[in-house]
Amino acid sequence: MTLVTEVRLREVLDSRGNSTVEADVLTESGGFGRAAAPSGASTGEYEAIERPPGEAIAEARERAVPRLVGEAYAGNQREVDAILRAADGTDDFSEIGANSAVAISMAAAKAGADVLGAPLFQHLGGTFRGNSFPIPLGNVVGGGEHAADATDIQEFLAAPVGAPSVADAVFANAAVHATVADLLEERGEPAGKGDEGAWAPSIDDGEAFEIVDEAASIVEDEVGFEIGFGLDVAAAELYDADAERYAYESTGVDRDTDEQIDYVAELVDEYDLVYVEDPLDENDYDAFADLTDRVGDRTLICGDDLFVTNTERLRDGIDRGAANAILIKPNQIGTLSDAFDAIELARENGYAAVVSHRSGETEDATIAHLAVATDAPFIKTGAVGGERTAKLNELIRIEDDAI
Ligand code: 2PG
Ligand code: MG
Repeated sequence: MTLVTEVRLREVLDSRGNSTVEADVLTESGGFGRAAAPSGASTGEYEAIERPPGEAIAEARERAVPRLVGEAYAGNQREVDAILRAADGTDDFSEIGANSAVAISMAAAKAGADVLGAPLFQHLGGTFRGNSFPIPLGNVVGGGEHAADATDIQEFLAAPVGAPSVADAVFANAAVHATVADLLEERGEPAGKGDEGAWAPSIDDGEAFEIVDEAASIVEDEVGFEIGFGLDVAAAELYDADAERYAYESTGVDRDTDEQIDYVAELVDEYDLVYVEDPLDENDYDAFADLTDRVGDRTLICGDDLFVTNTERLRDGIDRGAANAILIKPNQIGTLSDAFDAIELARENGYAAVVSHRSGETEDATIAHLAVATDAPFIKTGAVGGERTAKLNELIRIEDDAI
């Protein structure tokens, strides 16, 4: 019933106004799935390769589509993804592009779910999930590669850890986002928005900490549950490998690796950070391990650019005690099966697996289902903006059993 009869590929718009790959997968019994590839700006050095969408589509049409049509079953995700890998023939999807691969992989999963008449999260394995839900990390202030002339730290994240429901958490993040705008206005700091909808004022990190901390406490008092605070430092973007220093342009401060570890460890305690992503360079497992040793008992140290959803890199990290969490982005590795393998390996080793969007997104909501299916403790998918609310509202619908 889920035999693939057609795979259509096209270019569609993403949230940055760039083109990206969208795939439709059709099956024998009328099943249909559609998915689009997201795209990063602060991409990790070891991510699978995103090719220009036109080229990725041409290569996938030539190499992968003929191997799928009439051959693969959309309900058999491992088979679809193995065919994508074999059709590409490289480790990093540099032939058909990880953008074509991930769009087809996710579209096949949706077609498989469609034939079953099941919500995607159930098809992906979420049948036995309990009452827990992924807590959305809401990007409320940001800079780095996502906005010019803003904070050095890429993302200041609201983390409504005490929320009684996903809907409460989603609305709390939106309220923190709105409160940040009020506080910025009071301080006479005008701000546009960065790529993920976070405010991107031209302030330094110290001021951003004060504002987000205050906004989270104001909203915490209003809603009556705990709202924590997290960061994506995206430190690989700050690190100058020749100088071996982390350069913070907005303050003119730079730090060597030991100073960077001290700085982040102090931030963890000062702001009770519940989540810290990429606090150190993507090649520095040892420094990650030092920091995890110091603060890993009270916060999540999450590898994004460090692990790039790759089981080999994760295995190295586990061996060296580099972190206690991994960020899962299916397009960093190319297929849903590979993303599941990374989640599984993380689980077996006591690492939290946090599911994430990219800075360039579409209305595709696959990651909301992936986070629910895998019982992720957190999902990072912004606070406001259509391509972000597509995922947040889908989480609300899943909780409401309205899918
Ligand atoms: C990150 C992501 C998403 P990008 O660094 O975690 O927030 O950004 O997609 O630009 O890599
Ligand atoms: Mg990151």
